[in-house]
Amino acid sequence: MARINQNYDKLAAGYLFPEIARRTNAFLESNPGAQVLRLGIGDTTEPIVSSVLDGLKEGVDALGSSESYSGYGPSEGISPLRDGLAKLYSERGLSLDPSEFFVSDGAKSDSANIQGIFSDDCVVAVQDPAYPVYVDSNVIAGRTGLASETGYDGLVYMPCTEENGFFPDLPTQKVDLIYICSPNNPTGAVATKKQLKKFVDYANEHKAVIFFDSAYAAFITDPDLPHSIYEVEGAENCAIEFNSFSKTAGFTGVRLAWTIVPKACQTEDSEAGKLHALWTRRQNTFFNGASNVVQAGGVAALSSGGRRQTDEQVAFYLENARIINEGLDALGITTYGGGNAPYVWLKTPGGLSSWDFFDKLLNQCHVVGTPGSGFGPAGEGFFRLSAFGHRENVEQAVSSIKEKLQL
Ligand code: PL4
Repeated sequence: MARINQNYDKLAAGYLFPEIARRTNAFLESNPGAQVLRLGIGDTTEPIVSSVLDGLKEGVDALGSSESYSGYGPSEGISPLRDGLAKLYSERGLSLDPSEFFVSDGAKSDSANIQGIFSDDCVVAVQDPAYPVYVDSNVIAGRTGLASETGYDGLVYMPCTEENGFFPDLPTQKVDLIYICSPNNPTGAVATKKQLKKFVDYANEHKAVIFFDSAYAAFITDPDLPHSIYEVEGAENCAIEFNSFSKTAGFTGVRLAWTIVPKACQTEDSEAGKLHALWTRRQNTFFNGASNVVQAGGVAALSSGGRRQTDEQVAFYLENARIINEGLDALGITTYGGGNAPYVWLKTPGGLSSWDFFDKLLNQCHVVGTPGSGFGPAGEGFFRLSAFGHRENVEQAVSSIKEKLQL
């Protein structure tokens, strides 16, 4: 008799982003003709830059001749791409072997799947608020109890608040798996080396493993802030890192990312190399590699021309964030993030709940954002605006908020 994975029934509500789409569509149905300005989902809008587009085209053309045709590739990714990624990190003084880079179709799937190579009874700690994938993947895997107002039973929440600058204190109890995202989604805060060092030391001392999501590292402009957790001494022994081409190369629909599992990284019951071997085995079994066409685009994105053009695009989105921040500041709304991240995190005016502010912003200004409570209990009373819009849409949204939001 087949039975379902009952852990799915523990999931608190619909996944955040489809819920936003559902409410937006309901608004449009009752307000036909209204133009909605979308600063909700962190999805790129600018066209792919020419050098990357050329790489993608070369990838397509290679399939058209028997000399250059390729079928299934290695599930870990093609060598030129893994080599290019290792070189990217070497520019920051990091010595990682290309074989420690696992190319994939997304940081979302990797950050959801990584928990599968760890024991079911690991205690999980997450920043609160956090990208929902970290929590939901562990709920589905059965590492939590039921959800309540304060979150899932059995999960260790590390609150990120105004008081601690949106970077958490160390957990007071022993935890085994720790999710850290920097630059942070949703708060836009970037962890300093000193802040990360505390977690790296904790993980090495307690034989815990850190999952470091650096999907927005390219948005860091402050030269003192780390782009990778491996810039912190000892991190290669305890940290796995995710990154993505989604937000730098405009690949949210194209799909390409990478995960670093250093051979030195280990758990209390395994020797160095075992986690690397397990992730290799996991990917070999479940994944047939990222598209060869897309990987050709990734190689082009890492070329000097590709990086120059994608850096310009990142700067464009950061300017959007600055425009959003400036507009909200003028209204006296407290904002965070935006300087080194594509997200502006604002405190809801008048102490409104995150979803009440969502409705107010949609109804009064026709602007869609993301309610902070959707990222965890500590996100309540906050709201996220994405800077990934076309400039005219961002400007229109800011003007609409300035003119129509009734504070
Ligand atoms: C909406 C911290 C966005 N449907 O594109 P990927 O899979 O390489 O990367 C996804 C990802 C990974 N890590 C972090 C992220 O913030 C994201 C993308 N987040 C957002 O608005 O928060 C897109 C979300 C998408 C989803 O469910 O991921």
